[in-house]
Amino acid sequence: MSKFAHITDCHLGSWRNPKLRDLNLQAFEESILISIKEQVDFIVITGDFFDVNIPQLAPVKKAVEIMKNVRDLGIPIYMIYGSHDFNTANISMIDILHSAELFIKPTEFQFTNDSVKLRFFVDKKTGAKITGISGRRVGLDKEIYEKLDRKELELEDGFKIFLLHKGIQEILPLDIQSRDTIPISLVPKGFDYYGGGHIHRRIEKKIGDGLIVYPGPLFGSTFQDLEETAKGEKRGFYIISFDNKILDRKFIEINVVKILYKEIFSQKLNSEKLEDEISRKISELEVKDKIVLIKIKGKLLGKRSNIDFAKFSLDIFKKGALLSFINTNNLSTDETKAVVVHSDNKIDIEREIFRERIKNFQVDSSLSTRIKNQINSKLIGIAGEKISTSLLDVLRNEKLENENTSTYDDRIASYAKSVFDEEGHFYDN
Ligand SMILES: [Mn+2]
Repeated sequence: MSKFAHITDCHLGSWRNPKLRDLNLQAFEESILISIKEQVDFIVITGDFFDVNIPQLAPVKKAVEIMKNVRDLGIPIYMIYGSHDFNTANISMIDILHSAELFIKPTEFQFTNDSVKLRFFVDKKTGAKITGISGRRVGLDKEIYEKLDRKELELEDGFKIFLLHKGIQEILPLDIQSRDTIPISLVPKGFDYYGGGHIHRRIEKKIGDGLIVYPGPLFGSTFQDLEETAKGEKRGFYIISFDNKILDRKFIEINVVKILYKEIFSQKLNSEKLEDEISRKISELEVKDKIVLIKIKGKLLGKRSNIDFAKFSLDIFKKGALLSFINTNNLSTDETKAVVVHSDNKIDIEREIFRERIKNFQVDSSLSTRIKNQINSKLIGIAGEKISTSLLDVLRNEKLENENTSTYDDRIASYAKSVFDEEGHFYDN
């Protein structure tokens, strides 16, 4: 019997808050230590290993140490890239780790006459045949799936593993359907194991005679992830046993910290009453050593600035919480006007704001028809939302330690340019 571990969406380097950043790294380290203890023959990682393509160096150092240890023990890591890991026009940190042979990237493909041929990587020790497709930031991988020579992959014999960083429409629960998915018809059939990344929720399902598993993130990279964890979503990874078929699957929970989530609803309270309500709710909470997430929803009569939310955060901290965050994105006041959004997580809010703003965008009528057409096809509607969110992602890259301003400016400008390179240039001749 052989065994492998399936880990995904580590998002190493994510979180501005150092404690959260460390907890995230700790979750990764634990998953690897358990995999070693369980004597797995190899490890697969299905993307979003890093949170951004050029992460801070401290988490990179830690990741390299852990991976080197795994390599020295003779355990290969097969890793595909996720939408967060890389940037097609530039070298990313993950490429450097790949150059150092810290992992194997089983995603080699060949474009021939409009068809894409994928190569299998055979794991020496177990004979497992592994292949996969990396995820891309703007979903250009869909084209690869559409042109994929599935027949050839299906005809291959042996124990086969397919790695993907993408949601599959028919498999996702309804509440997390997104545009960035593919139909199951584009996925080659007949594999024993489909290892999924990108979806921050745990899913396992039968697919033909095989099994598809999305382990979900080890810790999470957004407050939405932490909120779901607090509400009972378990985080961790899988250990799969197999010979020529899958024999067993085991979910290993990784629980590096307790998270508490509390909603406080303001039904047209004035600031004094809401403050009382928040104090009362906080006094009831058992917060010791936990991450505490408070979401304040509803309507406030008066100004938001009348309430010192930071003080409440400090109160929670003083009661022994590890960290505390108060989210008032869903608290509306009469001051709140302009764009109305209904989502309550950062990514959807950004997308909705772009959508609303783009609706009101007017193309300058003095421009040439050609440019106007390009703007209409690339900057309006869904295409416009995509390009805006990709550019915003670029602007999220912070200056690195020891990076000087002009290098930083050049780096950001070149990332921004690559967004346009991927999604289309604007020409006027
Ligand atoms: Mn992810």
